[in-house]
Amino acid sequence: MSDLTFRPGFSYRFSAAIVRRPGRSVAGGIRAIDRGPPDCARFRQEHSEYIRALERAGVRVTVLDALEAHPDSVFIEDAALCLPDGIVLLRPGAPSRTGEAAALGATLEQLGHLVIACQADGFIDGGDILTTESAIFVGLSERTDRRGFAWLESILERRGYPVRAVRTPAGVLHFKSDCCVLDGDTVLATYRLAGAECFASFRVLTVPRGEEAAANSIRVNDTVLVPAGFPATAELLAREGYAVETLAVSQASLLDGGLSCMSLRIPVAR
Ligand code: CIR
Repeated sequence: MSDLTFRPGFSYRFSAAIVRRPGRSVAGGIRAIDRGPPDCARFRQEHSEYIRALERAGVRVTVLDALEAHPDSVFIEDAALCLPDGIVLLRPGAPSRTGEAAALGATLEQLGHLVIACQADGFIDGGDILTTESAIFVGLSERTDRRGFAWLESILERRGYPVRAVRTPAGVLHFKSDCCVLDGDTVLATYRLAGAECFASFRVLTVPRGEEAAANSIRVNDTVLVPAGFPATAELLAREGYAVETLAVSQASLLDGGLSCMSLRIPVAR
């Protein structure tokens, strides 16, 4: 096992993050249900607040320019997986998102990151990958298939990371739409995942019914960023002793996106 693998805090202690500004084309982003297009100006404003919150949590943020050719590229998490020893380019499963990883890879290399290129012949979205302290879980979904999983598994196992295929619940876009890591042995999950076998060795806090979208929160160092509008979840986390900060994601959520999707978070080096 690599000496960088699975140090305590590896899954929620971050030194840096990379985000991508939403472009004008974001109005044409993919959505399961059309509740109208997001408003670009409002999206940018919420995105700027998101950057500030990451910075307040102690993370150095690199902001990349919008990619107008890819309306969903603000959801940068789907194109790559950050490890302490490099950034793995993925292969997003939606046709309009093909090309996002290649564009990102070129930029990351210019910025001096070690990039592990994708040679998968299947598909895999970062939103389906949950990094915990004991294993990396990959949710098989409409966007992540067995071939994509097998490819990532070979890359991760070579580097000493235990990896397991799990199931993204039916009708849910990504595995992490429904769960997040809160600390080394605690996850927050919707009722759909709370009893999942993969979480058997974790303490699971269940998102109150009706607030399922709040499962897409992110712990960043000592703060848990929670989407605004889910008071019962924010209260539950505060009661459990977490420092909670709420953030508006009204425009990202029109495209089925949330807090985790909008950044690549780089684990703290030792
Ligand atoms: C998509 O359907 O690909 C985008 N509209 C939303 C992606 C959200 N990403 C994520 O949950 N990791």
